[in-house]
Amino acid sequence: MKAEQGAILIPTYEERENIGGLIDKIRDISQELTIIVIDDNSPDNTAEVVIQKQKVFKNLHLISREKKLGLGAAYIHGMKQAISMGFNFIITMDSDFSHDPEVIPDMILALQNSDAVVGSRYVKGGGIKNWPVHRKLMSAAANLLLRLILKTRVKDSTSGYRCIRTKLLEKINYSAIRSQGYSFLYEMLYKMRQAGARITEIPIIFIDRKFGFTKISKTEIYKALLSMFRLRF
Ligand SMILES: Nc1nc2c(ncn2[C@@H]2O[C@H](COP(=O)(O)OP(=O)(O)OP(=O)(O)O)[C@@H](O)[C@H]2O)c(=O)[nH]1
Ligand SMILES: [Mg+2]
Repeated sequence: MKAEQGAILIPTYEERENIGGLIDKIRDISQELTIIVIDDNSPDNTAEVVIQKQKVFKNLHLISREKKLGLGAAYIHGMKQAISMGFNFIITMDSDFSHDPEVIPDMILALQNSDAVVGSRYVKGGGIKNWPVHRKLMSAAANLLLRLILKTRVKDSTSGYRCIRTKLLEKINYSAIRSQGYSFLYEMLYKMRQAGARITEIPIIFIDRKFGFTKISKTEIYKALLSMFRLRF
């Protein structure tokens, strides 16, 4: 039987210090998986690093967008591309080493019995390294609220580290999602549940970024709260 083909989608905005090393690390783990970087014309010229890596590695694609258009829109762009290229599944991950590529083989394994796999900080064996207490509390509280209100039956609804079958993507109207950042992530999950998807969580240790800065603004957190109620009521 032909092995399933997957693409890793990595959105970047000003990640010059991270993206090259991340591509190297992913390639140490797998030469087969295609990598699609979605860059929003980063002023630090992140794209240039990817172009240099394309000379070394095959199956590495770069989508360049004209300006910062948000994390959700970047994912939508990458998903459309992966579907049009005929991949069986996608993996989404942050470009700042918060999502350890070592987990990728476990994710693909878990996908054998599911439609989507979520890398979760809140299941046994999962956790967060180097976050200040207030951020841990915010994230835990947000996820508790999301579970109660959206009934996604997932402990980590805001984790961006996921593996999803493209068949499932085609079933949900993902490209209609207008919210960005954290809200995009749980709106996807909500839609997947509504479509009857089998979703598995596997533990991840989320590591705070060492280089670069946060791209998701504080207002995103309040917007995210509002869109949770919009979805539910
Ligand atoms: N293409 C694109 N990528 C984005 C955009 N906003 C965020 N990203 C990327 O999305 C991923 C997650 O953003 P982060 O800034 O790391 O968000 P975060 O993990 O909540 O914040 P930190 O803990 O500070 O890292 C990173 O790879 C970013 O480079 C955007 O508007 N466009
Ligand atoms: Mg980050």
